[in-house]
Amino acid sequence: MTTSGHEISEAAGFLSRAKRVAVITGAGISAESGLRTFRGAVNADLPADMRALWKEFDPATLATPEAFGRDPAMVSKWYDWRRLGCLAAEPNAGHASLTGLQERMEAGGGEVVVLTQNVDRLHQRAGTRGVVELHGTIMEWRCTRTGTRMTPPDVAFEHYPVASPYAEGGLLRPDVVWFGECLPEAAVRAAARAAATCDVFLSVGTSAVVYPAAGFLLEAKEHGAYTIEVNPESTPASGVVDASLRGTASAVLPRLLAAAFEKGATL
Ligand code: BV8
Repeated sequence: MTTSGHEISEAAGFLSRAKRVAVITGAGISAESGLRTFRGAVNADLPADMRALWKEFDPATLATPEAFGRDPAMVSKWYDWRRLGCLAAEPNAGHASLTGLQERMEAGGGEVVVLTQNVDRLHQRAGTRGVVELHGTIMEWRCTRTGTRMTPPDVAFEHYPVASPYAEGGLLRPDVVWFGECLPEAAVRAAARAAATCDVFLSVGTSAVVYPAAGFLLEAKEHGAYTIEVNPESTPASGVVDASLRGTASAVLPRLLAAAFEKGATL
């Protein structure tokens, strides 16, 4: 059941009066760009070999340093396959809406900070600036020995695992945060500042189960922010937020922002 006009209108009112907005996004905002979410059903429109590859893999076990240590070839292949999927994907109306919100608010002296758990860089390709990548990015890889980062060419690596050119015996790994690894300090600081200072906190397309990322909404609420969730399903955050807007990012965000722009001279 998609969210009603009344729910959108109330949330839009708070958004139109906001000076500082923080947004956290998850895999759901990239779902309509054809990228698989972590905990949803396998996307039927994925090519068969990709469907098969993903179906047999469980991200929670694969996205770990242990999995990479046990079978670096398989984990590297899985990430390189996802990287190529991200390169082939295009940002969707959900990503574009957040870029539009940031442009409109900055023009009025306001601020929009997008915190993302996604590693696909679609927010950046949609023109959003200052994106905080809480879980790193698949679009860069780094040497396991020296930490040197590189951006692979837009084609698949030739061999897995990928030998590092920076250190004898080193490997290249995706520059993402695996389960059990700490988030980048600068990203955590930026996210904590955004949560502590925002008037409105938007949670879009995330199952709100991965920490510490899922905690920033709670921090924003504690600081008195008006909190909004956009998701076709309910999540652990649904009972916490002020407005739980049921629907996809590409359907709800344009409606929400149009209503806010209509209401707010400042926006
Ligand atoms: C850490 C990168 C310190 C790699 C990922 C409490 C505090 C601290 C840590 C923990 C804690 N409790 C547990 C932990 C450990 C763990 C954790 O949170 N586990 C969970 C599963 C219980 N956290 C960590 O390990 C973190 N590290 O805390 O370091 C530490 C160190 C050692 C020991 C303890 C602590 C690191 C977490 C980062 C892991 N890396 N990804 C990669 O991409 O492969 S997480 C992975 O899950 C992705 O980043 C993903 O973004 C993230 C969250 O998933 P979602 O984005 O929400 O995606 P999901 O599929 O789940 O949901 C999609 C949603 O979209 C759904 O709700 C769906 O309804 C909705 N949707 C679908 N279509 C649409 C839509 N919405 C809108 N529009 C649509 N069209």
